[in-house]
Amino acid sequence: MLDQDMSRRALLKGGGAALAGLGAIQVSGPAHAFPGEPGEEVIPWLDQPPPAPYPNPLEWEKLDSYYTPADDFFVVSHYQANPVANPAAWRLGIDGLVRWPQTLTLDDVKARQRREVTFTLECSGNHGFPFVTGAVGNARWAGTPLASLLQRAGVRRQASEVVFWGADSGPADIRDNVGIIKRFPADPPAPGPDTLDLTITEPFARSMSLDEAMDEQNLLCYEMNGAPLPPEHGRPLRLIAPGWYGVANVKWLTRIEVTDQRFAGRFMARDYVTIRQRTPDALSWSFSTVNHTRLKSAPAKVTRRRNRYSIMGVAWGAPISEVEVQIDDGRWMTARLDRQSSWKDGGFAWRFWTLEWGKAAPGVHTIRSRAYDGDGNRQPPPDDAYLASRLTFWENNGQITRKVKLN
Ligand SMILES: Nc1nc2c(c(=O)[nH]1)N[C@H]1C(S)=C(S)[C@@H](COP(=O)(O)O)O[C@H]1N2
Ligand SMILES: [Mo]
Repeated sequence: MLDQDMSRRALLKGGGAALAGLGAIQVSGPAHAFPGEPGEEVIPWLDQPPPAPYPNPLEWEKLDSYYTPADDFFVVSHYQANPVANPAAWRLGIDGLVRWPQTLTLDDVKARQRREVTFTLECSGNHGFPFVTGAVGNARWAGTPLASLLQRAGVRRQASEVVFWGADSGPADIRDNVGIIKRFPADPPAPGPDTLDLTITEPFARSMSLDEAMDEQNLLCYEMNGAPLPPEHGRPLRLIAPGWYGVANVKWLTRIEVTDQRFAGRFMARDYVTIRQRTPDALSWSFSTVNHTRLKSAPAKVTRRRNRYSIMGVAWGAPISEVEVQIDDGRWMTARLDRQSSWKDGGFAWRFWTLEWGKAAPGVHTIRSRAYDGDGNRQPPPDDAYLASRLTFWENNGQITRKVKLN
């Protein structure tokens, strides 16, 4: 049977043989949620982002596949690109406040219950920096539920937190901490109080509360789109935490540590921290670690066919109930949500949408979209007070405006 996640692009890459078989096959999944029609032409956006500093940014105008092929899926790796060079030697430890600490091989993990989730992974920096606009993709992830493994390890009563450690690590400059008391023996003697700084090697790690970790959605994932997890996406095992921003989805997992302490490593407490000014007098601030995904949408591309224009886009971050589109300063119009792309998606996957624009006047136009979730929440406008109060660029789910020029 035709693999459901085979994109039109993958089919085209695969050449005529794959295409020839298509007509006879009933495609039951959302494989062709964004069908390109014959004679359809994509109008490139006028506002092109600067080059992305990470591999495989989503190229919005080329988006045609509900499942993002692994080879085209954005990669954000803060340290090494492939820290588990030999998956056969890899082990997963489960330790800390557990009665029965575990050491598991990949086969041990695979022998357990297998489950799949379709989840749109987005870096919380997406649409924060001007050069990060393609750090989002959708995949079918398969693995084993985390909760039952934790249960089997016998979580102790006093446990409150679960830390997920990656195999990758890098230098961390500990400067902004006057409490430093310890230096390595090899370090030169501290010249004085002005140079209280220390560099350590810190592994990538993120944590969740025990309650959050026990969410039945969380998977220890070894497959992406039906194939083994590629090295750059966390081979052999990563956490997939549906509904959380990318950073929570720890790649190259080596250790799951159950503790009774809040964990305040770099990616919880220094990086990926949203800092907000809560009152105009600048005396009240909030500091929160990047958390769950937020309701969001974006126009993906404008196409022309026989002199009629369509706008296609995507919405994600929450279960989507509606998407509206505004052209120039016109009234907001309801887009058609692609039904197929919600198929079995469980609410963690993006939805494609289309708005028939029809005949349009030549010249430059702006296009903006906004999504609604099932609770009636609306994606905030770019000048939203909450968004504007942030000092940091993380977790920006403000409405996105793009520009096209029509001839
Ligand atoms: N071990 C480890 N896990 C990690 C990261 C990392 O640098 N190391 N990056 C995180 C961030 S910030 C994001 S956005 C996602 C990106 O996942 P991807 O590279 O598979 O798209 O992985 C997360 N998991
Ligand atoms: Mo990220």
